[in-house]
Amino acid sequence: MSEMKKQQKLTLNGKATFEDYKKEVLADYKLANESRQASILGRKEVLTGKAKFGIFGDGKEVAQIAMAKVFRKGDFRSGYYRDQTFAFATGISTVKEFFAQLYADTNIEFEPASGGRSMNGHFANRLLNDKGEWKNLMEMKNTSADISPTASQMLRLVGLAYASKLYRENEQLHGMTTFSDKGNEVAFGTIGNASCAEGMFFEALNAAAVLRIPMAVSIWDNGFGISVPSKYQIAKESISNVLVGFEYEEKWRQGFKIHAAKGWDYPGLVSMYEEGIKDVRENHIPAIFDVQEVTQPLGHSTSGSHERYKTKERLEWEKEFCCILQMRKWILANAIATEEELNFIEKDAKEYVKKMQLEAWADYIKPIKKENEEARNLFSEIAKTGRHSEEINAVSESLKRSLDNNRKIISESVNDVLMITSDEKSEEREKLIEWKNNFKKENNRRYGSHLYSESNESAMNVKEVKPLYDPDSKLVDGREVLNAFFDIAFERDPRIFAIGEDLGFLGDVNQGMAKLQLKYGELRLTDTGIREATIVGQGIGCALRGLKPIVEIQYLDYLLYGLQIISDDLACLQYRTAGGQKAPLIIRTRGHRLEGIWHSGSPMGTVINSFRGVHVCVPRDMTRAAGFYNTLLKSDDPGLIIERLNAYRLKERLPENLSEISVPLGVPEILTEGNDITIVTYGACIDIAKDAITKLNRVNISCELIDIQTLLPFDINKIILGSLKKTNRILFLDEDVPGGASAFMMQNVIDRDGGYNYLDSPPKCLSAKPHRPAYGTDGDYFSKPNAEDIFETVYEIMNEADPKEFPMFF
Ligand SMILES: Cc1ncc(C[n+]2csc(CCOP(=O)(O)OP(=O)(O)O)c2C)c(N)n1
Repeated sequence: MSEMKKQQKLTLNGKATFEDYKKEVLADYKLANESRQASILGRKEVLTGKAKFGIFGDGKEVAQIAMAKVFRKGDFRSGYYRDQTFAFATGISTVKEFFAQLYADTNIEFEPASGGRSMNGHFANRLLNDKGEWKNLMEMKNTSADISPTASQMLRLVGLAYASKLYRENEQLHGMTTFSDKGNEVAFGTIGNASCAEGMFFEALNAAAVLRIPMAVSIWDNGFGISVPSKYQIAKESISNVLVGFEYEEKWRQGFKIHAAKGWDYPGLVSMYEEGIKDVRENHIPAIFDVQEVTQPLGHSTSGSHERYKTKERLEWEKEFCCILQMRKWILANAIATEEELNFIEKDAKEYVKKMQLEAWADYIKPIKKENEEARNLFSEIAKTGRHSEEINAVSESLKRSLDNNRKIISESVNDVLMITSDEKSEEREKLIEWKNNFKKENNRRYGSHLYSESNESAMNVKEVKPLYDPDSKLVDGREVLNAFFDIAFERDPRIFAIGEDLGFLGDVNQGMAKLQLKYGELRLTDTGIREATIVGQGIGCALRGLKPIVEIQYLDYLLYGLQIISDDLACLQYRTAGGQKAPLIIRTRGHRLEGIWHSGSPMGTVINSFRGVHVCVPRDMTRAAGFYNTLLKSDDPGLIIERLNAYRLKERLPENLSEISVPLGVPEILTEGNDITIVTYGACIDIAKDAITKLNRVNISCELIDIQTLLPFDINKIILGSLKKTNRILFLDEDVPGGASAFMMQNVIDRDGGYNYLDSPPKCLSAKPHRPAYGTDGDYFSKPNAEDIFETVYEIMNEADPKEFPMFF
C-alpha cells in the first residue's frame, strides 16, 4: 500500500474519499503555515517594540496538529509555551487571541487566557462563566493554565489524569456529566526535552505509572534547552533511551507505552497519536510520545539568537528538516496537491495572519488611545484657565507624540500635570484628579482582580456556625473530633477524596482519618508514595475537574517540597486566568511543635509570602480545624490548614453540630480579656501564652489574648486594632523565625490598620530563634518562645512604661 493510501486509511478509517482526505491534509497544511506566520510576525512585533517578549511554537507545528486530531471535548492539556499550533488546532486559542496576548490586551473578550497578565504562549481556556461558576467542561476542549517554570506542568497533569480514574471507578461520580463521561478523558502533557531533566518530570512519571492513569506525555525534542545541548541535559542524550525502565509490562500491568516519531514526519505522527491515544483512553495506560528531530527555526525566544550556539551544520539541518517543508514535500511526492495549490495556501495563510494581527492591535490600542485623548483634553482645559499653559502643553504634546502605546505614560503625564499645577485650584483640575482616581481604580481591577475567588462561593462568604455543646457532651481526644468530622464529610459528598502518605490504611500518622478507608474505600482515602510535589499536583488537577480533593503533606516541614507548585501554580491560578479557572484544593498538614530540626518547624513567613491566593488557616485545636475544613469545603477557594501537632491528644468537647460548624476566615477571636497589653498569636503558642498570662496576672499585669485564627486573610475587621485602642501596648508572638509571620502580623496591625496611632509603648515581636529548633525538651524550650520569654518581654514593656509600678526584679 502506498504511504498516502496507508494514511488515508488510518486518518479517515477507510470511509472517506480521496477528496475528503485531501481536504483534511490541506487544512492541516494551512494551519501549520498560519501558525508559522504567527511566530514570524509575532517576533517582528517584539523586535519593533510593539510587544515586550515573544516565545513561539515554530518547528512543532506538524506534531501538534497530529496530536490535536485525537484530542476530544472534555480532554485536558497541561503543557508549555510551545503549543500554539495545538491551541489553534483545538480552538483553545485563535491567531487573533495569540496576538492579543502578545500585546498584553487586558480585555478578556480579546485575551481570554489571562486578560493580559501572562506573557504570550501561556494558554488557558475559560472553564468558568462570568460569575465564576463551572461551565460544562464536556462541551469544550480544555487546557489548564500554563506557567513558565518548565516541567511544573507535569505535576497537575498527574491530577488531570487521576480525575479520569476517579470518574471511571467511583460510580457515585457518574452523575457528574458536565465534568466527565465516566472517565474517558485523556490528560495530554507536553514538555521540552531539556526540561525532562527536572526531578518533577520523573516524579510525575513514576506517580502516573503507579496510579495507572490516562496520561499522555509528548516531548518536543529539539536537542537543546536554550543553548545547552542534550549531552549536558539527559543521560544517553535522549529521553527515550532513559525511559526504558518505565516501559509498560503486562506482568506488572504498570508503566508507560513508549512511542516515538520524527517531528517532520506528518503521516508517522498522525498514526502514532491515533494508535497511541486509543490505548490511553480505553485502557487507562499512560503513554509517552517522544517527538524527535524537532527544529526551532526562530531560536529560543526573542531574547537572543540561536546562531550564537548552534553550529552551521545544525542550522542547515534545521532548514532542511523544517516540518512544514517536509510536509510540503510529502504532499507533492504523494500527489495530494499541486505546487500552485500549496503556494496559494501559503499566501492565504500569510494574509490571514496579518489581518488577525492588525485586528488584535486595533482592539488593543483603541481603549488606550481613548484614555490618552481623555487625559489630553483635561490637560488642555486646565491649560486654558491656569498659569502653566506652556508646561502643560509640552506634557500633552509629548504624550500625543509618544510611541509608547501604554497606560504607564498616561499615568506619568497626569501626575506631571498635577505637580505642575500644584499651586492652583480649579474645577478643571478637580476633574483631572477625579479622572486619575477612576483610571487608577480601573487599572487596579485590570491588573489586580481575582487573587481569590470572586464568585458567590468565595470562602469569604461562608457564614460562621459556632460549635454547640450538649451539657453532657463527651470529652474526647482532639483527633477524635477531626475523625468524626471527616466521617461526616466523606459521607455527604462523593466529590471529596483524600490522598497522602500513610493516610489510607493507617488513617494518617495521627489517626485523624482512622478507619475511614474501611468505610469509604480506597478511592476515597488513598495512600500515596512519598512525593509531595505530585501529591499537590494530583490535587490541583482533580480540583480543576470539579472534584474536592484534600491532599495531605505529612508534616509542615515537608511542605517545602510542594511549595514551588503551590506558589507557581495553585496560588496564582485564579489571578493568572483573570477568573477563568479555579482549583478549590484543600492542603492538609500538621506542624509547629514535635521534635527536632525537621519535625517542629513553623516556616510561616515562607508560607504566607509565597501563598497569596491560598487561604492559610492556623487553628489552635481540632474543633477549629474541623470548622475550617467545613468553610473551605463549602467554598471554591484553595486553602491550607495547619493542624497543631501537639493537640491531637489534648481533650476537647465533641460539638453536637459538627457537620455544620464553620469558622470564618480572617476573624480573630479574643480568648482572654485584659487591659494592659494585647498579645497576638495563634496555633500552639496560644497555650504557652495562656501559661505566661497566668504568671503575669500574679504581678498585676492584665493581658488581652487574641487568636488570629487565619494568617491569610488577616484580621479583616480590625479586631486587633480595637483591642490596641484599649490597651495601647502590643506583643506579636509566634514560633517562626524573627522577621517571619510575627513581622507580618505587626505590619498589618501597625501599618495597614493604623495601630501606630494608639501605641503608648514600642510594639514588640517575640519569635523563635533564627536557627532550626533543636531536639528534645530543652532544645525546644530554648529554640522556641516559652512562657518565661513571654513573661519577660511583657514585663519589660510594662517596666519601660511605668518603672515604679513594675520595677525590674530579674
Ligand atoms: C524551572 C525553570 N528553569 C529555568 C527556566 C528558564 N528556561 C526557560 S525555557 C528553558 C529551556 C527549556 O528547554 P526545553 O525544555 O527543551 O524546551 P524548549 O524551550 O526547547 O522547547 C529554560 C532553561 C524556566 N523557565 N524554568
